[in-house]
Amino acid sequence: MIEKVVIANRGEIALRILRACRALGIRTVALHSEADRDAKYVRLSDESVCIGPASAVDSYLNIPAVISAAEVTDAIAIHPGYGFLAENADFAERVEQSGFVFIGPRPETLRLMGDKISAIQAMKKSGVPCVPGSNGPLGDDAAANRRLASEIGYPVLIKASGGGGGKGMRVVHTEATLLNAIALTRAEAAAAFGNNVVYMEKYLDRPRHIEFQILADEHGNAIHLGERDCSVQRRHQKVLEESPAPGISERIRSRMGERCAEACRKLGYRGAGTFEFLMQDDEFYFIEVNARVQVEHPVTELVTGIDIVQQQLHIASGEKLGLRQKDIQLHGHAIECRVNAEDPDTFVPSPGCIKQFHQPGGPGIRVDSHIYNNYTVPPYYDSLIAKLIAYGDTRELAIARMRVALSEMVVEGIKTNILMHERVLADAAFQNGGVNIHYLENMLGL
Ligand code: MV4
Repeated sequence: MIEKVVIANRGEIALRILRACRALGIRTVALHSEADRDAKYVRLSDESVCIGPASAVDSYLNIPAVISAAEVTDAIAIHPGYGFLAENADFAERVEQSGFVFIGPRPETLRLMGDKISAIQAMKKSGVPCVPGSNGPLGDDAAANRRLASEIGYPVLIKASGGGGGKGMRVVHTEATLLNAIALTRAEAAAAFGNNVVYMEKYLDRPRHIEFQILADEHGNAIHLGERDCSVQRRHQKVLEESPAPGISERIRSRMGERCAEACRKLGYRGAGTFEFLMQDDEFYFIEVNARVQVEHPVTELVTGIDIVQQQLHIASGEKLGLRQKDIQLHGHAIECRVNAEDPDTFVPSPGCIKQFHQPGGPGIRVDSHIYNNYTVPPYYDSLIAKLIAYGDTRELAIARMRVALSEMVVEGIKTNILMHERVLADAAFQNGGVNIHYLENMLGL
């Protein structure tokens, strides 16, 4: 087992990684910015290194500073968490060239998945269902693009290959606006991602967002841990996630999960990963791979009983997966609410000092959070302050426990979205299960 891990992240995920390391007897080095000196994960870590000023570009995104910190502390491996450098292929490559273990996929895999067209092409080859579309870059032949769009059928979606997470997309409803939309998306993609490659897909108007969790080792073994439903979102920010996805049968789960696992075997994928799909009218369409641990991983942990971050550490140590697909059984239902420091009406971040924090508890409740009484939420980073996760034998029980937990939770001094979560959980459409990606914005009247 790797003996010492650098945690190249902050907030709740830094604490989550620290806990997994401690459970396995691994020493930790917490990296932090000047704004995060008083963070709980810094306090609890065996060692810590300040890697720069508050601004993320100068600290958590500063590749030489992160690698130097690993060098001066004689660490073995670097865990990037999510966001920041987690899916940066150049970073992963420099980590490995500097003699450290990158806790994540191989740099080549990160490069392949970072380019949406190459990711789709790789998935198509392995038999993962994709959205009908160009399956490759669009050229500049106007007639060919018009022909392609009418073959696919309007509405179509123009997407940037270098994009992802919702940036660089444009819906086209009629042929009259097609060429202009391609040109605009190309120009935006060039400016935003330094890559003007775009592709075309059939636009799905009311999909659910369903994703499969996979684990793969360096020895060609891969398994899936079932799926999560992340359809409750606003402006591409997930708000609430659950596992299993309502209405997905065991037959569909194992068919889709096995296809993802098989794609991992073919790609030589290493570590934890997520295959994102849109699901509409009982069909699944692959959209992208998230080559990292995700914010919402706890719901999968609660229904499978598997510690995903500990699994990442085992895999990074070169071990074979200690789990077979037949060992994976889903029990019960888990829901996660992302509690953000934000104005409930405007969604503008609400940093500041938390005067009082009362954490909910009781059977089936888990809170992943780095906050404490008198902690100041800095204005420089994202506004996630806690993940409240409820588990129960049934979805109804998980919802009931979540509602009690939300009513118990007190965060004073800053604004939060706790009331919005209470509204979602009380809403009949949510309770019924299986809402699509437009549900929350419609429910909020946006
Ligand atoms: C789509 C789509 C509809 N049709 N692709 C948005 C983020 C990016 N990763 C993919 N996205 C979408 N791709 C086709 N062919 C709708 C979305 C989409 C979306 C997807 C998942 C979660 C939230 C979303 C919100 C708006 C649009």
